[in-house]
Amino acid sequence: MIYALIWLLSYPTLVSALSYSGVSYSDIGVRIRLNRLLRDGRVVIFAFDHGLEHGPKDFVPDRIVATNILSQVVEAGVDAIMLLPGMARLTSDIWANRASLIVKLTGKTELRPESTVRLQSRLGSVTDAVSLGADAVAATVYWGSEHEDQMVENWFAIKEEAEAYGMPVLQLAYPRGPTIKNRYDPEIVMYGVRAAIEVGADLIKTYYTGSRETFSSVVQMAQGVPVVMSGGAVRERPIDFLHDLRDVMLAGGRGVAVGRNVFRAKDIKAMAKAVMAVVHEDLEPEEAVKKFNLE
Ligand code: FBP
Repeated sequence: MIYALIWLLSYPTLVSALSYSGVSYSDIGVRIRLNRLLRDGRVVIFAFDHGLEHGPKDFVPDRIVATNILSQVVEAGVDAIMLLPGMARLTSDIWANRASLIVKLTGKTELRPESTVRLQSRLGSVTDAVSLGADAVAATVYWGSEHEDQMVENWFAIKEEAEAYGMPVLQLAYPRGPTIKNRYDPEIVMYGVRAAIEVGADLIKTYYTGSRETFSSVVQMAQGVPVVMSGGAVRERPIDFLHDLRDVMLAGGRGVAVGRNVFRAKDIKAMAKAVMAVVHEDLEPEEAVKKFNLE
């Protein structure tokens, strides 16, 4: 009887302790940082790793000075910027305390020989990202690449370090390889997304599949892990890009990680604001174009 009484009195404490069992310190960190990134469940990430991935061709004629571009997108209010560690160090005055930082820890140049174009190198550590004040790290996996093994090994090394810090890992899940004829094929994109969740991605960036219907299958394939659209090559007109983005949002996507369609726009700040409005305010592309005077 007395034991039953003691058990009853300690029950609330037991219950609260039990509700935390199975949740590691790391889980809490990941959750807090993800919530910071996706404050309303959606996110606009300005991706700016092109200096390494594409080289100068993306920055002519007047887009060479990175701080000019970053100031404009930060002023437009983007939620996060994704940078390589070196650029994050050089530009902290611009983004610190104004936008979340995602440090991308893999990359490749276009100067590589053909045999390794579908491979990315490690460019830094999760410790570097923590030192820089990041809310997440990112890594690319080219699913289907002839170097898939090495990319997956890199992924797991990053994932393991990130676990130790409670740091979410964004995967750029890009299907690319000798057997892949069309990397935007919905089934191929779905495969990449599924692979990304199978290896523990906390957030996924992938290609737009060309329609709301197909992208909604991509989102479903992610089993609740947030999926954002990868910006891609510059569309002919801003409205074309905003239409794709609107479809992604209606399909259950959680936003976008965009680079060129913003930093090569005629008015960088206005385009970044339009992207924010489509993602966070459900603004129709036509209205966004009008509101921000985009041609
Ligand atoms: P964009 O919006 O410019 O496509 O940027 C997204 C991104 O994934 C970058 O993070 C990356 O550098 C680039 O695209 C990869 O481009 P590519 O498709 O040529 O490999």
